[in-house]
Amino acid sequence: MFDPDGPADSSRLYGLDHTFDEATVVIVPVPFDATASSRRGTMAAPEAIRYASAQVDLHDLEFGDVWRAGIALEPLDERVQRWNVEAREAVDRVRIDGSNADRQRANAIGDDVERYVHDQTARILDAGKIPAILGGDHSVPLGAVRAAVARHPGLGVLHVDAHADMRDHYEGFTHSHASIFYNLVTGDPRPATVVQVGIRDVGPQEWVRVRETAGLRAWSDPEIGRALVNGQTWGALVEEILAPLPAEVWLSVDIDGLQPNLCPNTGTPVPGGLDWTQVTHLVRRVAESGRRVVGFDLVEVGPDEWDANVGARLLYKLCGAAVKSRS
Ligand SMILES: [Mn+2]
Repeated sequence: MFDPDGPADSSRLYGLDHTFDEATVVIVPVPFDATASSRRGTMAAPEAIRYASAQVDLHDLEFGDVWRAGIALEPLDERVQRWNVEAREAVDRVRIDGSNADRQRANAIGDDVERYVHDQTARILDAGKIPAILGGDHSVPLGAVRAAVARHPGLGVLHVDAHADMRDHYEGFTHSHASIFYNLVTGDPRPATVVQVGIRDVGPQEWVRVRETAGLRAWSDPEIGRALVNGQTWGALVEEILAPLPAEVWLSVDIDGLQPNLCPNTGTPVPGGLDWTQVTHLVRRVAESGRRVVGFDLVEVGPDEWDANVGARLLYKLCGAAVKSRS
């Protein structure tokens, strides 16, 4: 019999053995990191997080016995693993010789990943459950948010990240990790509202686009830092940050939105960012504010032991917030 206080079986996420039907939260691992521009490796995050999750004690002091709601980790899909190998090769060849055929190949695989993630998310939502996409790089959740918006028109997105991810393409790759929010806010269906938090590394054109995009509010790291330095509390700031978000919300968390000591081996680490107390308070307030968490993603977690440890704990908090938002 499962003992929540006993040692966990590291072959299962948090040692749990919930089936799809028993779970409230269904996590889809997407080991894809081909478009990472700085450092690859986040494809290994789902496995590393599953292994590290054995260390997470199951009574969360903010969200309680989250595990009781049921958390299921879907199996790794061989198609995604194959797409990642092929896309990595295509991207590498583009970087060497600018090959157009390889760029088209990489973009076509990006379409495949989007369709796969979309269909997985749709299946979970249509079963009345909470989908969670576990990357991989930040190109991965595009199809998930689109599937959620299609079913929940007016959906808002709360996006934690060091980067705005608002480039129209990056290195010629339409599905780049640096383009996901551009693709989201210019595509169809698109979220009504996007609130970004922790932004601190943007291109000149990209920042213009961020400020000119209707329905998008970016809280940069310097803006947050200035408010805190001038005596505003994080608690008050979070209420301001959440204010524009509608009743239904998707949480998109790029781990590099946190301070790099919490994600030293993420694809693109940047100094600054949210600390642990800040991010958990933010996530908890979404759930406590009466909003409903339709689904969420966690991306860009590095494959190393500490990165995976933090990732597993943040994933449990996100499950907790999503479950709480339903009760
Ligand atoms: Mn990102």
